[in-house]
Amino acid sequence: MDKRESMWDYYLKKGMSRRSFLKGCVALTSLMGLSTDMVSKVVEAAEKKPLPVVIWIHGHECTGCDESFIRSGSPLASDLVLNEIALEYDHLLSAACGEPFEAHLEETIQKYKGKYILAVEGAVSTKDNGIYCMSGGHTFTHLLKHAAANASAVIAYGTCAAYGGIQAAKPNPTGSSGIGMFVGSTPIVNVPGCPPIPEVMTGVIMHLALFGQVPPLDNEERPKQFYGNRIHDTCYRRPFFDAGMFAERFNDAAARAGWCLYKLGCRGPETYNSCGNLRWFQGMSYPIQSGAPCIGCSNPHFWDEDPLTLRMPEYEPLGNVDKIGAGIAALTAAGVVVHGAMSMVQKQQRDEIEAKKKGEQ
Ligand code: FSX
Ligand code: SF4
Ligand code: F3S
Repeated sequence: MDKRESMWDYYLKKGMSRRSFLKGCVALTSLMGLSTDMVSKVVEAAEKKPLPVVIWIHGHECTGCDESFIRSGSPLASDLVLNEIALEYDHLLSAACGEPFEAHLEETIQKYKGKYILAVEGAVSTKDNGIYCMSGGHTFTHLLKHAAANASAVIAYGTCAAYGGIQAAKPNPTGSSGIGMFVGSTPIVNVPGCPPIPEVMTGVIMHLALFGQVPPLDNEERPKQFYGNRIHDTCYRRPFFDAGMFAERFNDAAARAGWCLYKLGCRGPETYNSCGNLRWFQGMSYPIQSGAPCIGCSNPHFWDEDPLTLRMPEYEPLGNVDKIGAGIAALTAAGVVVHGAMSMVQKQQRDEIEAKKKGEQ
């Protein structure tokens, strides 16, 4: 495939109809959160703008973000990867590996300098000069700085890339952080969530590709279109919250009847994301619909904020992670004392048996 052809060129080459091209443009317009009178602009851009070159790299993370992305519904990730972007390099999805793969990365950076989109998943590890996250013989920090300096824009895909995520949770042994301070002056778009909603990533990539600029952002560099509302604002359980009707236990009759999950630790009231609108797996469901409270996975430091015990009195004796740690330490200490006492008793019994045996001889 000629990597610099437009989306329309690609449709033509594949023998796809003008009708399906226009349908694709309408779907993209809605995904980007643009009004229907912008369809003609999207069509024009999709006819003329070359397919965006994307380099996708991974730092410290669990790869759940890619797992989410490859299940994107509209458009299908396979369509996006094959038809609408030129994915030149991806640590996870590329079949190639080794030196030729790394050489291809450098060739792509040089060939499309200032024109490619850099998608980043995962946190940056900074402790001990970044040796806890290496890629192609270099630290991830080195790779990120180099690739970001030559990109047209950077997308921090996932809470780890945006804020550090689980790697940066206490006690953060690898000194992990979000990628923001390593991208220099290149514009950055944060797409937090652990993992994020795949259609949000698609919308951001296509906005950058078709309009050559970042979408409108809030003060945390998140696209307003997708992070402008709290989970609480679009939650279908909200009428129960307003009426003071709360589930008291997971899967009790009230939880199953759709009552509010606030008392079970729901962080919807302080979490900004589109889960209630877009949902997952092509609109099928999202945590709250499945009976699980929102744990605020798109918030900074959510791993340290103890969401599961936040408003659950029966778990208060355990308290936060530090207290759980202290509790475990206390149990361990108690275990050591008990073990010591048991050992003393066993030793006494052994001595008595030995003495008895000697007396019998
Ligand atoms: Fe983090 Fe993503 Fe959570 Fe995992 O790439 S946001 S741990 S779903 O994989 O980075
Ligand atoms: Fe708000 Fe959570 Fe209750 Fe939904 S379940 S109404 S997000 S507190
Ligand atoms: Fe995350 Fe809450 Fe959505 S946990 S997936 S932001 S409902």
